[in-house]
Amino acid sequence: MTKPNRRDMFKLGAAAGATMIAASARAASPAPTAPPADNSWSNSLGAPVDARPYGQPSKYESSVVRRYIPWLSPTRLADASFTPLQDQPGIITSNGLFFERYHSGVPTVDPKEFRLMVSGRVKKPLLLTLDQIMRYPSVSRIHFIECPANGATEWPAAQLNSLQLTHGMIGCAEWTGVLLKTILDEAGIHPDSRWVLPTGSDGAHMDRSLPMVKCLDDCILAWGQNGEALRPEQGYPLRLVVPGWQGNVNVKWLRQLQVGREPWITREETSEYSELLGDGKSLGFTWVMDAKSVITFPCPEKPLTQGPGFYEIRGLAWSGRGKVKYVDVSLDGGVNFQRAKLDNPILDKCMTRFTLPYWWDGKPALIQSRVTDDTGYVQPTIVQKHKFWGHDPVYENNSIQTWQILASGEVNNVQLS
Ligand SMILES: Nc1nc2c(c(=O)[nH]1)N[C@H]1C(S)=C(S)[C@@H](COP(=O)(O)O)O[C@H]1N2
Ligand SMILES: [Mo]
Repeated sequence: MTKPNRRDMFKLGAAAGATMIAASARAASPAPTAPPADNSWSNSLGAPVDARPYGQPSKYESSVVRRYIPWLSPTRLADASFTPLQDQPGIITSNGLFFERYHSGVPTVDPKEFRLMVSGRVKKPLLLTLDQIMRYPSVSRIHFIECPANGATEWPAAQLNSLQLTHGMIGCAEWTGVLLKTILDEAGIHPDSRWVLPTGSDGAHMDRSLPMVKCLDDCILAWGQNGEALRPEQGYPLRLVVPGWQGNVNVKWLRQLQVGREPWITREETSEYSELLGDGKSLGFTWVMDAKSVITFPCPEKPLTQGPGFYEIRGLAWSGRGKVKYVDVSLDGGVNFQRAKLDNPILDKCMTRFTLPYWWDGKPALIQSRVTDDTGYVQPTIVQKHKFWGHDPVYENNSIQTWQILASGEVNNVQLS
């Protein structure tokens, strides 16, 4: 099929020749001769600045909100909310929409009373105020944070007909703070100090053992998030950002960094965040988030509502190992793939946006995206994942997502076996 030229974008029918399909209403309507009529907002003064000391989205965007799954946490205290990826235009997740995951609710931490203790196998233990931490040389970097339970409900079978609820336990933000290495250097680590245990000050006291090599590499003690202070949900006033690694090691409401020789094997590392495999063995310390991608348009929340013709397939890809190298998109359930266009910036351990022009013929289709990262890792199918992990794990579902487009334009979450 020859691709229609730009003027005919919405008129697939004419270009498709034999497979004639009615041109969309938009293409059929007569050429406009005058601009749209004035609406009420054109004939009156708009709202003054003092109406909104802190800006809010348009009231017409009120459906763009975080959502949660009531049966996941009946008490609502050890809970998670999901980012509406279907409404995220680019790679940055807005602060008010950034997914939340916590084990005991969001604490209200007073920054004046905040202290960070650095202790254990260090030459000079530290007790730092927030102001003191902010005096050190700083960095600002864009990284995603993804909970490894993202997609957990989809392990046994396609279950939730929603992009937000199957993929929304991820967010991507610009994090500003001081490198963890800077603070560890200040405390002076002993040569045999190979592990760090960050602990949160919330009721859950979340703690995870982190190998020193990662701590000295790219971890950030962050106080800034997308142009403002961290949100309470994200760990105000200070969180650890561990780029590319499981969300749970990104300890929020930070209060202590212990330095030691061995991992601590905390409760979080035995009852949580280890995975019972098909052979009965338990797998722990699976830190890195493997490469993953998903088509964000169309998706169950965003069907093809304007009939056959041109659409742009849009999506997001990321890898905890490095950069996105390329994304391939299939329109036939994974038989054939074509390379999508990647939008800049393409950053390390960061979301990358991809697009592909799509002339929909109005017939049912199975669309997928598959990312390859710069280490050569290729996003696997759910069938490949099931072979190693079995059918009932919780974590690490980075499988290729299939969306089924129906002739009506509706989109469903399906799994191909
Ligand atoms: N102190 C503390 N830090 C925490 C948690 C917590 O319950 N307490 N939850 C972790 C989990 S499981 C995840 S996935 C990430 C989620 O980060 P977010 O809420 O900023 O999206 O925070 C992590 N850091
Ligand atoms: Mo998590």
